[in-house]
Amino acid sequence: TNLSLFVPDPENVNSQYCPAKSPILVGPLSVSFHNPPTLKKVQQKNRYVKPGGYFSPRHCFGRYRTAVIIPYRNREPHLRTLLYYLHPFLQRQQLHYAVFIVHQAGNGTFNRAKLLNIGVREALKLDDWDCLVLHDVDLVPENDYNLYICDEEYPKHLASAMDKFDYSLPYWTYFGGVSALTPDHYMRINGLPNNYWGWGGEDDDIAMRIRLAGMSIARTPLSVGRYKMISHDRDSGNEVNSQRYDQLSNTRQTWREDGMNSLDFKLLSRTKAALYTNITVDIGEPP
Ligand code: UDH
Ligand code: NGS
Repeated sequence: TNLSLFVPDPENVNSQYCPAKSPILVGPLSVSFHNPPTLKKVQQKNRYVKPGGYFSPRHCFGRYRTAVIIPYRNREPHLRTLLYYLHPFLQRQQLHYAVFIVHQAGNGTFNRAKLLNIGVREALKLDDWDCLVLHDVDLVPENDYNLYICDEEYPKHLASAMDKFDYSLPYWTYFGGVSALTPDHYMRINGLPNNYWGWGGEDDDIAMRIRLAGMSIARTPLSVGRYKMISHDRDSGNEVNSQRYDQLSNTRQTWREDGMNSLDFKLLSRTKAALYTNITVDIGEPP
């Protein structure tokens, strides 16, 4: 959207853009994971969220259009907890947004990056998003100054300070957890790799793609990019990917052929739940 050409209608407050900085942010948040709320409770607390998990501010025109995309399987209590905190968080940021769950069907090996590629492809069919936020289900933001909008220039790492890393970065190129790319950034790196099956390395591959495409990583300051992780055991079906180091050493050769331009999957269903759009897919098995 080109704001310099925007003509407001003085008669209609709904036609005026929301302020560049939302006046209703609260800053540091306290989050607790003791009793995961029911979906019904989350719904009751978020009555302006529309089916499919869509929201637009009511009294102004949202400046930014953000799709939150969550790779998902078998983490019901985490999902409820995340939605409980995330919906109010995004509404206070006065975003036009929607939440997409990309659900891997079956018990095969999990593939986080491929699910995210699918989420991006499907989300872009539904709206003209300015920003794609790639979001693990078990990370809850602890400060709403951490805006879920994109940096125009570079892909942005939002989860810069996670509690499990003592609120600092584990290493400089870390790009895991939560990140924000414009559709343009996403296509410039040919999306994410489709061939990292199981745990680990895919986030480092993304960081490398960003580099190889001539970009850098932008990052939320550590004081604001704070997240609490809902602790959990390793999931069955997401065992450590023993090929990840080999794969990473080949990214330079593979990234242009493996990604959005080679994405292949079966869409099993796309449904609007009360608090999110559910995209269930068959992504196949590792070769
Ligand atoms: N995910 C699922 N279901 C799965 C596996 C992964 O939904 O079965 C998604 C979910 O969004 C999750 C993300 O993929 O947040 C990343 O996977 P992860 O949470 O397993 O990765 P993480 O590095 O944990 O957080 C790895 C296991 C650590 C075990 C430590 C035991 N104390
Ligand atoms: C690196 C992994 C990343 C992972 C990060 C943090 O070693 O995928 O640790 O892991 N890279 C490789 O394995 C090549 S964590 O502490 O969250 O389990 O995100």
